[in-house]
Amino acid sequence: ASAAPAQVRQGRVSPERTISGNAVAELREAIVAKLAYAIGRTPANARERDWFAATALALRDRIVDACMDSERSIPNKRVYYLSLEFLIGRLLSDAMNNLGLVETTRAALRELGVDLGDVEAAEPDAALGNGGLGRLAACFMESMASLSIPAIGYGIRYDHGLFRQSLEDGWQKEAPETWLAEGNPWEFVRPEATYSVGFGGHVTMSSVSEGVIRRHWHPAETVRAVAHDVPVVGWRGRHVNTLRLWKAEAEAPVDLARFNGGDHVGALAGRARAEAISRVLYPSDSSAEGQELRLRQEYFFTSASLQDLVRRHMAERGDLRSLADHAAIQLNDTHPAIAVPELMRLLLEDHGLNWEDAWHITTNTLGYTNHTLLPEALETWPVELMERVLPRHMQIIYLINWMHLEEQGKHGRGNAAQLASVSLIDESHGKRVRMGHLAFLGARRVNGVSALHTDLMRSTVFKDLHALDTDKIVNKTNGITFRRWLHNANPELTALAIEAVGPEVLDTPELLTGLADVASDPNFQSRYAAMRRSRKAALANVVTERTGIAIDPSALFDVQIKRIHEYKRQLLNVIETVALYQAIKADPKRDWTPRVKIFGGKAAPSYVQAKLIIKLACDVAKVVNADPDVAGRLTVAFLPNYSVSLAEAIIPAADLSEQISTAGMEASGTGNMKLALNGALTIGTLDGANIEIRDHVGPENIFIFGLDAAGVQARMAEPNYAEAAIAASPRLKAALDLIESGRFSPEEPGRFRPIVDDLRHNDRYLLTVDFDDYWRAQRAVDAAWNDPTAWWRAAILNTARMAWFSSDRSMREYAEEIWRVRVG
Ligand code: GPQ
Repeated sequence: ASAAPAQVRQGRVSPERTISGNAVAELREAIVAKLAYAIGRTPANARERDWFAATALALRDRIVDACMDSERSIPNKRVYYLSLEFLIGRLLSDAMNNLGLVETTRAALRELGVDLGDVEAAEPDAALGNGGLGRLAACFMESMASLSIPAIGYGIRYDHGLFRQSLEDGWQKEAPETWLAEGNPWEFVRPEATYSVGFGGHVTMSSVSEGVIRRHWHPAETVRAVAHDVPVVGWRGRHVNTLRLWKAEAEAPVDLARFNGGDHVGALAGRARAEAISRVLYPSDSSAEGQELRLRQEYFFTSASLQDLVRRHMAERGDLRSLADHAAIQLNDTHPAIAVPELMRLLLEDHGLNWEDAWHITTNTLGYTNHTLLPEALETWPVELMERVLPRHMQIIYLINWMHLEEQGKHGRGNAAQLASVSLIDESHGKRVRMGHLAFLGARRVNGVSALHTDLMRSTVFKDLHALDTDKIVNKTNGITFRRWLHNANPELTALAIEAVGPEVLDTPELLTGLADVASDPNFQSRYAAMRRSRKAALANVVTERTGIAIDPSALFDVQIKRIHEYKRQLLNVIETVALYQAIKADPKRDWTPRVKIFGGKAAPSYVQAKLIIKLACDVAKVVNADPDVAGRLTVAFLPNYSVSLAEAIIPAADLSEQISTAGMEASGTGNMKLALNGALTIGTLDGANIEIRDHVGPENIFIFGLDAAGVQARMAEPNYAEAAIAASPRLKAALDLIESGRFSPEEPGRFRPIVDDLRHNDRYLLTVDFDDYWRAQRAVDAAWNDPTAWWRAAILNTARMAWFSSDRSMREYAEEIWRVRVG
């Protein structure tokens, strides 16, 4: 066997110290065999996509071997992570890296005349999520596998993930995403794990003995949920978990009676209706959808998941009374909150438990994570709709509520206002079920996702429920998996870290703190800067390829990448761009700090204001980029179709990370963590996890501006705050006037008037109020950039001090305080 040094030479990191010729030959042969026998191609006629599928299948075999090891014994307790979204992105590099087979795979493919990079690029992103919430679920799955926490993720196998975004003359256009068009080599279909999920119908009663009444649900319609398993392999291949995604199928593929009667289209209607459930991911981020199909999706995957885990528990333990000892079910936001009455129903009806026992088991098994306090995102369902779609669940919800409100009365908290605020039913505008309240009551622990967010949960939305049980709400600050967001996305930086602090840093991110020792070392700084330069050159190519805009890799790369949402305030960044443009025009000779502003993100298709903000960013870009006075000083680019894999290209190339939400509105943020870990300096408000990032990296290594959450609350109570702020800021006024004048939309001068009008008269996100301090912070950034030694020191210290934001840390905390499950 020949030995070749591996590690990072080719721009990748792997735990492989050496690769053996045998291992390469074996993998090469496995890939060729998959190509022939699973895909039906020869090396001569294989496309990149075929090589990808063959490589994935060959690696999947290795994962299965590890999987069999993981499953050899029944774990004492499993975590079940229920999430309507898993934004897992591409899986090949994750799998290779965690199996320690990056270099082996690269060499095997090279011997076949194939480039690993091209094969990786042929994998479609699995975009089964919108943004932070779905990506968090993916990071958590990877960390649980890496920590050997036995876990199953449950979600929906959408045929179409998040839509593809293109920009037509700056307007967002949506096209369906088709990641499954050529199949998914990672998944195993499990027809034996199929469950029936009911909808509609009616409830009957029977009395079993005196005083004991049982209820039975007779659904009008049932849909089959078929399991599709994707293995999740942990670091060093030590443990494998499963992501189980449900596909909806009709009980009968065709209505033969109708078909034979000549109604060939109608004969397929039932099938279409059933399959619609797992057809498309709703493209809404941080806003409640409110449509019947969405409720069907939520109940569909929750019911299938609970049936599956109950069946597993019965097979392993034979008695549901011990469920809480062996299962921890985490609800990722309220989307699976229907789990509360569904688990009750299964315990009461299918397993004959009494109410008290069922409630005890339910409330000791479930946990609930809240991801936002924005009112428009808090899910509520009309009682009328619930009664129609889930009549039995509505009864159970009423009963839970009745007992809960009775209890309040007993404790002297029975006045109408108190009861109204803690009731599961909101009666303020028609009767609606509050899913957050339902999840809260059904859970043993309820958690927020950053320290600030958790405090705000206690003091605002869940104030009165919190008062009933002050131990229930706990904080679990989000994290990110370093395997993907440092090791895979930024192999050059990882190589530098390994050199500086040793290869153990791959297993123990805390060792990154050792980088602080070399933060001022000129030699290390110059290599850190060279790493960034090479990533920026690569990103510059991507930007030019996709937008036609040329950007200078030596300029400061200022990035804002995230969903487009008013509270995230991309508009604040665009207005600052306009103000900067005006300042440069007024004094073109000054030594302006060259800056490239890069935007990326999708707007919900129905979110008119967000789409107009994208258009404004693009229109501003067009004017700024074409103006010879600003050439080389300011360039603006909106990169279309932001995705996990695009994030992997942008984040290592970013110098400045924009985290500028209105304080109190961003629950945590996780992009902020990825960027800081990769050495971008943050410009941000005291919101979400930014506060904790500041605490870790040090206030001198981050640019903080604007009102804090309390300041925001106070200012919102003042009349005409926007008017006052604009009047006090000539710079802001001039920028707004320029936008309003039609300067950026000469063919339609009034195009952006709605945006400016809204700021002048409404400004719910206090952009006008924070503008001047944002401008000040941006100029402090300019000054800092002009002192490279200080800049790189700050960047290196960011990387060094971000270790705590590993999702391994988050998962350990969940394991200990919420799930009470052993790690490892
Ligand atoms: N988040 Cl409610 C989403 O991505 N989608 C949602 O529907 C809701 C929240 C985000 C939230 O905005 C971020 O601040 C968090 O970092 C992220 O969830 C994960 O907790």
